[in-house]
Parts: sequence; structure tokens; C-alpha cells
Amino acid sequence: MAQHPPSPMSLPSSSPNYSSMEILLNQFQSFETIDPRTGDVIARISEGTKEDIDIAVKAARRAFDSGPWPRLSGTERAKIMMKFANLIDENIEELAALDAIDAGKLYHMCKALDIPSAANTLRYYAGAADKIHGNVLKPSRQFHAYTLMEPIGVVGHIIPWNFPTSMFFVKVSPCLAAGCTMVLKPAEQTPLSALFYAHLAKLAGIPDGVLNVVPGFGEIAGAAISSHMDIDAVSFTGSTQTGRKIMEAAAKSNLKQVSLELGGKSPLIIFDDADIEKATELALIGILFNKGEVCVASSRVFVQEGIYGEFEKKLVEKAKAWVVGDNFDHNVQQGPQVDKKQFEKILSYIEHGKREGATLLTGGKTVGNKGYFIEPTIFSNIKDDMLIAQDEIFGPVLALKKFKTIEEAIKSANNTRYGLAAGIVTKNLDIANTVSRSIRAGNIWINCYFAFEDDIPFGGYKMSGFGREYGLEALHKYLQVKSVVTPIYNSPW
Ligand code: TXE
Repeated sequence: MAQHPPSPMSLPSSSPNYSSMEILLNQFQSFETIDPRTGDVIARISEGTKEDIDIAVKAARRAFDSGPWPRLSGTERAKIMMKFANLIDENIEELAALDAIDAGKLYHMCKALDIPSAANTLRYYAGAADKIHGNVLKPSRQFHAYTLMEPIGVVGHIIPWNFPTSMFFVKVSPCLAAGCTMVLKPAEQTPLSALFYAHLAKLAGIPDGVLNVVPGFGEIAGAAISSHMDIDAVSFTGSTQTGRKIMEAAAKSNLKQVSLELGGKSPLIIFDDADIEKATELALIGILFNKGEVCVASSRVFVQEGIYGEFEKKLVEKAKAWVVGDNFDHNVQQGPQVDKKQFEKILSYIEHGKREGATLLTGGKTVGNKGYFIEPTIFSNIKDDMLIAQDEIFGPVLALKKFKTIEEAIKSANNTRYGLAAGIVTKNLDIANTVSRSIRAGNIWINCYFAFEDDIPFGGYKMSGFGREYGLEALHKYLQVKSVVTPIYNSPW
């Protein structure tokens, strides 16, 4: 291992309260968080119950109804958010280590990308905090009317484990800028960095009660958020199955506003005129980045028949050379899957693919004798209705298919219940324009993939959910419009 992660949860040995804290921790329910490289326990985390969520919601409600946060000017909120962002930058190494050890993510990638980008997301929305305003309207009758943009209130955030830091800040940053207060539940697999962020928020000067982090399980703490009567909106990222439960709970409780960013089975369509070298790179990164645990992973790749043979050969060569191993090692390109459950789910899809009659071109096996490592895996001879072409596997497993015509490619690409993203590789502008307008998905990348920026809205069509993250669209999830109308007598106009 090139770098050793710090041991974040250990108390300094000089701490005079060590034994009493240990006793206190033992009094509460707790759960283990696991290092997926080895299956070993990293730390025990207090488990949030329904009652804990209720306490957090009460704190958030108090902070919203009578605390300073929603009443500060946008400039004042922005100043604190900027400080929060600077504190993230000052702690990059520890934060990168927390996400790497908890989620099996590449340490160097967290350090170069996940953590600094999250700080910038905070800065982007800090910049928007003083630009939130309504409009003056000109109704046809003799009224003066205007709109106010008011914070929606107390928000519940439920986030997944694949990007513990990015997911935290994609939810929290616009919500803070809007002047809301919130309760956030990190995924049970990856609670560590969220707890550190709560600590940094306090150091930055975010007032008590504004940002409450409660670790715990989905069925208990998560369900308590989605069914709570005093939460005004819930913002969720995770599986389509859980998204459905959250909507049901919202409908059965107080009809809180719901936004969902769910799964995907995104197509990457490569046409005959593509540069094969670049196209194979895109296809490989599209499925192997973050070990395939990415909602927009290009898990279905369609290649036009003229270049198919050469493309397949090059892609397989590259997949075989891809380095799987300890995610703290700088030379490694792919770490372990997040946990045993996800590891077993991926392996069972690989077995299913073989049984369905797809051709296994490379991979398919586990790596090493401990931890949750899986080889980059490519199947060809895919039919659109195969399970491995329909279900979100969320691992390093690619389904490769040859096509003849543009119509055939569009039909196959749209043959999915999901609609999160799609990639198109071609030099032909007409093809790029036609395909991008024909694919039912929220994000289209032409000659690129994973092109995320803070000001580019992101979200799904179909069963990939609704509502948008990033951009000013995300800010609007946390605001509501109030129309104010007054009659004007004897107007000269
Ligand atoms: O997801 P869940 P899981 C997909 C991916 C993966 C599959 C299962 O295909 O293999 O989902 O992963 C909380 N009420 N994605 O089981 O259950 C849970 O505690 C309220 C795609 O981990 O959706 C966690 O915080 N909350 C996805 C969060 O929901 C509940 C990222 C996500 O967990 C809950 C993750 C309930 N009843 C998985 N049950 C993406 N879109 O990026 C669970 N949770």
C-alpha cells in the first residue's frame, strides 16, 4: 500500500474522557462501517433511530422558525459557506482518506477530484445566495403583483454511498444558499466523511440546528425522514426501488415535496467515423470509473458495424491492462466494490449474463482472496431484452452491442426504463444533433462522458427520477414562490 490512511475515529490517548466516552458509546445502538479492501471494521458509528430523526427535525424546525440562518442576508450566508469551503480545502487529505477507506474509492481521485470539487460546489451556491429574488409582474387587470422566493423550510436529504462527499454537497450547498435548515442521513456504508463535514460546518459558523447529520439505516432513519410530518421537502439519491418507497411515504404523510435522482442504464453510442482510440478510452472510463458504481455509468455500449471488430479488440486489450487493487496505491485504477452485498449482486449478474447467452469477452472473476474486488468485465452479443442489458448492475460490467443504422441505435438506446444519461461519439454534427434529441435522457454528452460542472443541471427522465441537481435549477428545489397582489386605484397606465 503506497499510503496509509489516518485512523480518523480514534481518540487521542491523552484524552481524559476516554473511558467515560467509551461507556457512553456502548449505551447507544451502533453499527459497523467496513473497509471493503479487507472486510475489516473501521469504526462503530452511533445508529440514528426514529427518535433521533425527530430530535434533529425539531432542532432544524427551531433553527428555521426562529434562528438566524433564513433571516441572514444572502451575502452573510455566502460568507459562512465560503469559510466552510475553505475548511474543506484545508482538510483534503483526511477527507479523501475517509471516503477512500469507507467506500473503496481511489484515494488519489478523491484528493484530486471529489473533495476539491465539493468545496467548489459550495462556492458556486455561495455565489448564488445573494441573487435569489422574485419578479415584479404586470397583470392585465389593475393590480400591482410581485413574487417572493422563500426558503421551503426543513429539508430531509437521503444520500447514497458511491460519492459520499459529492452527494453531501450537491444536496447541502443549494439548500444552505436558499436559507433552509436540514437533516441529512448518509448511507450506512459510508457515514465517516459526513460526520467530519458536520464538524467543519460548525467550525465555519453555520448556526446550531441548520445542518443536522444523523447516520443510520434506510429502513429506520431514512424512512423516518420520508414519513416525517414536519419535513417540508425530501431530496433523495439512490435506487429506483427506494425512491418509490420515499414517494409513497411522502404521499402518506404530509405530501412533502419530493425530488429523486435514481438509477440508470446509460447508453454510449459510437459511430463509424469515431476515432477508435478515443472512443475505447471513453467506453472504458464510462464503465470503470469508480468501479462502475456510478448512476450514469455507460453500461451499454453500441458500436456501428464498420469499426466494431477493431473497437472490440482494442477495448478488451485495455480492459485486461486495467489495474485492480488497493485503492490507496497511486498505480491502481480500480478499488474494491463498496460492500459484500454490492459485490455479490455484481457477481450474480455476471453469472446471469453467461446463462442468458451473452459472450464473456474478458473478466468475470473476483480479484485477490480478501475484500470485494472484481475484474473489469465485458459481454458481447447482447440482446436488448437480456437482464444484463436492462438492470442497473452498478459494477464494472459492460454490455457491448453492434448496430447498423442510426435508427437501430436510437431504438436500442431508448429500450430501457431508465433515462439518466447518454453518450454519442461522432464527428458528424447532423448525427449528433439527431441522436441527442431522440434519446429520452436528462444528460447527453457528445464526444465526452462524465462532463459534470456546477452550473450544468443534472437529473433523470423516466424511472431515473425527477428534479435537477446542480445549476440554478437545484436552488429552486429549496425555494417556493409566493405571489403578492394589491389593487392599484386610478393608475395612469
Ligand atoms: O440503495 P438504496 P442500495 C442503486 C444501485 C445499487 C442499488 C442498491 O443499482 O446496486 O441501488 O443500493 C437509504 N427509506 N443505487 O441498497 O437502498 C439508504 O440508507 C428511506 C444507485 O444501497 O437506494 C441510503 O442512504 N431511505 C444510486 C440511500 O437510501 C432509505 C446510488 C440509498 O440506498 C430506505 C446508490 C427507505 N425505505 C445505489 N431504504 C445512484 N442513483 O447513484 C434505504 N434508504
